[in-house]
Amino acid sequence: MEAVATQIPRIDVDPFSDDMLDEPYAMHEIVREAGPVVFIPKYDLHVVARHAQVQSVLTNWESFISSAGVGLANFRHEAPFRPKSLLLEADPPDHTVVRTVISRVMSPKTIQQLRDLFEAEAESMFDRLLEKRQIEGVKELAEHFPLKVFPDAVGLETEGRDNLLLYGDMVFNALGPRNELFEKSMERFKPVSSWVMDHCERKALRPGGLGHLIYQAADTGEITPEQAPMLVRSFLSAGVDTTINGIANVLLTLARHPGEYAKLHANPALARQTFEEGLRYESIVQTIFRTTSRPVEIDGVQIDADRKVLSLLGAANRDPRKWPEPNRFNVERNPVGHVVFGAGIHGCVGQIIARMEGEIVLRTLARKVKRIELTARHERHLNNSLRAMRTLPLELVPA
Ligand code: PQS
Repeated sequence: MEAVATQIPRIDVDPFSDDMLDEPYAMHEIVREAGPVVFIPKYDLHVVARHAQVQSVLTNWESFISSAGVGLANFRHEAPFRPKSLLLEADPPDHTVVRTVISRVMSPKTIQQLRDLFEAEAESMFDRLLEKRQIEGVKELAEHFPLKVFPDAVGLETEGRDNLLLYGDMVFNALGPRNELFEKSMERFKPVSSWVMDHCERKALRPGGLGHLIYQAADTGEITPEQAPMLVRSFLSAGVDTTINGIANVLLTLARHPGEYAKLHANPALARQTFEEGLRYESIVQTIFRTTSRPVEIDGVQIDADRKVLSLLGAANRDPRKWPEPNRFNVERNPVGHVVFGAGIHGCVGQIIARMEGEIVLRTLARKVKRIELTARHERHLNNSLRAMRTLPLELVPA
């Protein structure tokens, strides 16, 4: 008898349409429940949305490679939208060398040394915000904090930091299709692109900062002098928009769940876990792609070589096979195992600093603020791969 290939469910959906980006969860459920692998004809794309399959795609780096890009574009057939990242868009052995360097620069030991500075900034920020009570939570809180502490840590001057927002928006849009969102963000970014590259140079970086530590790895010959500015670029690409929207989303979620906020307020030691549960509940990074290096099989489904595979991280983080009551935001849940930071050799190298930022913001909030209320509807900022926010009108009620 002839072997019959397992039928792949085909779903006519555009995960990058405005409607889906604004409210993806119904689509996530359809894709996740249709099968372990689903095919989206519009983009000629295989998709995994269950936790187990997402985990296995992300950890099997030999079959699911990154060097052909981790967005929809296949760099074997299309030019990259910018010179490739040495970290994100690379495979071993090239990846291994630079990952070793940046892992050391972002190690728990280095990052711990920043903790007091981050705490002092959170302290003074909330004191200022509490005098106003009515705040615009995106600009004044979610953007303010990471745009201060992270570029400070990297060693960047203060002037012009808003350019990083235009850069991040473009980088994360570029992981999706070449739609209007991408084109517009590219237009907005172009005038500041030279600012970004100039600030990756050694002379733009304060001695002792994270950027300078990268250059020291070039001094010892561990990486080449040409690689150093490209690794600093990775800080500027991936370190700002991500944490901003992680904080913005968890603030929105807490404002919508006053009972959960009350638990955090009563016990600020829940801050770290609350941030983690917030990441699971609203995955800041929604989508990431790989490319098959060879024919592969996922749960009986055959995928040819050189095909794009999309992991729906936000769907995996609400997979009922993994999480009881997945659509419930519960600060007492143990959310360990969510995939918002990816998994495997490309798992987020900045996750220690991202978690520290989130923890410190939420712990300071919990101590100083009795209630957090939404005073008008929030507005989302649509991005092809980030779950982002434009405005978040909040009232902070002092403790
Ligand atoms: C870079 C590294 C990581 C870089 C998707 C992409 C990224 C999270 C989700 C990201 C972007 C850029 N992070 O090395 O430039």
